[in-house]
Amino acid sequence: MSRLVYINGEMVPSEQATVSVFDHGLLYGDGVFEGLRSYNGKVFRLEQHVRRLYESARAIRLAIPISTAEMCKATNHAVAANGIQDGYIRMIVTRGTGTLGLDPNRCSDPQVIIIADSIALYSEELYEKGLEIITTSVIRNHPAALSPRIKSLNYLNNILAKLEGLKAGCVEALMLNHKGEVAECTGDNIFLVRDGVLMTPPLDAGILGGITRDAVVELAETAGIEVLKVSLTKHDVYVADECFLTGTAAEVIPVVRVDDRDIGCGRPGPVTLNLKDQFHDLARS
Ligand code: PXG
Repeated sequence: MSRLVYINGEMVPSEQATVSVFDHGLLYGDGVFEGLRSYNGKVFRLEQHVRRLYESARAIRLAIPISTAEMCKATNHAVAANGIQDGYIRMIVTRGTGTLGLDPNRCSDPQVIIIADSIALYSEELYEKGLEIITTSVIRNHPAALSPRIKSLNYLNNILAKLEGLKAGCVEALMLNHKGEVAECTGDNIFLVRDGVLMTPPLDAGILGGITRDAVVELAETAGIEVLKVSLTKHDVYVADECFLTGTAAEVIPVVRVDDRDIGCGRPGPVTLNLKDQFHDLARS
């Protein structure tokens, strides 16, 4: 289905929403993006996503040519113009057209793109039975090389991990950081439950600061569940009572097997199911 795409201040049919082959977003993955969702036509945590987009841009010294308020307005407009109720929104800002050379200073026209589309969801069965995942051999980017907190257009680190997961029959894969600690999955953050306490790696484990992760931490704390942002090892995963992932696309999804080992009793646990339902309601409220 043809969509109306926002590009540099205009809404145009998707076939006309094009960028140059000299755009450094294409040539070098030089740019940033966000993935958001709308529920009943309303974008979930729009301001937080926009803040993270501008932070990612700032981290790579890319000046986004419109204000955060304009970005929010354009996003809402793209959702409405396409008649989208429950959908997926992608914001993209590229470095712009340059030359066949790395120098970003030779790029002058950052491209601002917003795509609002339908969303492909995991099956209901996966939410009920829980996911099986593996730990991938692909180590998450070293934060001093390319910070995982930057949602950049270069997602090869995650894609290589995803390929390994898919090869093993898993739709998600757990990535460790350069120290061997648990970091995150290819497009989701990870949580463990042990003795009623919720645990998730801290930002300095080298992870994306997930917006769903923040929302789940808030929900848990409101419900009186203790939340620890602590460094975790594979051992902690294997001996956890429960495990689940959080992400814009997945929301909250249980994990019941990691590297061929049952987590807890091998079924989604009560804390996971409670937070899954609570997040489901929050997103749709
Ligand atoms: N870690 C990584 C590496 C991600 O890319 C998350 C964690 C979860 O963050 P949020 O803010 O979404 O809770 C992400 C987000 C997709 C897709 O198309 C991927 C994400 C978000 C939306 C869509 O696969 N990843």
